[in-house]
Amino acid sequence: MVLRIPLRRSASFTPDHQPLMEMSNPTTLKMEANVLVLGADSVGKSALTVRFLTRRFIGEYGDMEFIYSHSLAMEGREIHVHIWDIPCSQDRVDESSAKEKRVQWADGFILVYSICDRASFNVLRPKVQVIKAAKEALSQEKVPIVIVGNKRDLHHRRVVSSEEGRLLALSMDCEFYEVSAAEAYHGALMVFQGLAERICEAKLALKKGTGIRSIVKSMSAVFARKRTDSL
Ligand SMILES: Nc1nc2c(ncn2[C@@H]2O[C@H](COP(=O)(O)OP(=O)(O)OP(=O)(O)O)[C@@H](O)[C@H]2O)c(=O)[nH]1
Ligand SMILES: [Mg+2]
Repeated sequence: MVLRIPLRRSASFTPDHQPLMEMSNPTTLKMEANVLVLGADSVGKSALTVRFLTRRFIGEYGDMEFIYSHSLAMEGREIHVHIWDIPCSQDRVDESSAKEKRVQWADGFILVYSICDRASFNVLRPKVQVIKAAKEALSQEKVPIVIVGNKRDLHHRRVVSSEEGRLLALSMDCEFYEVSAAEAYHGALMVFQGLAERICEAKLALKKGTGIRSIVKSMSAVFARKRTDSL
């Protein structure tokens, strides 16, 4: 398989890589967004990712692990999206520390199931619970998660209704899309672009919160000092 896009294998990747934000000029805000794509075997994780990156559907994707990097320009922002596409077979055998590292690396998650495979749908609720427990324990912010029902083109083989997908997402406070990586680019774009946007909002909210918290902290320190001076 040859993909003529800037791809890199995860071999050279350091999971300790820290997300950062920087202002290159007053009008463009540069941000990083790390996205982890998870889901059961053969649900179309790679197909969805490659569709977003290349606009193409190439049919077979193998079972390699990839980190892809891609830039998005949106509303005065330049978002560098790093996408970690992990085959289910590897996710299953990895040690829990490796899984934990991946979850901590990610700023947002895409959880894919196939509308033709009920078991792939059933595994998502516990996955969301694990992610939320790991991420929201460290931060007050809601972790951006998108649930994606793929293979919408196979409607004659459908076993999970759109309503079930929507209800799961609603009950877990996630976004929801139903798409066909095989048939269209637009769905993949909506999934990745929407998630990148939400990651940026979450990071900016966190930054703002931290800013306000540090002002409150320094003001409290000043008042505490004044109180001790006057004793
Ligand atoms: N009909 C149809 N087939 C799809 C769609 N998306 C993926 N496929 C097919 O489903 C199979 C699995 O797709 P992959 O993208 O390799 O699935 P994956 O989730 O990455 O699988 P692993 O990496 O092994 O966990 C391939 O044969 C794809 O061509 C879709 O939207 N519609
Ligand atoms: Mg794959």
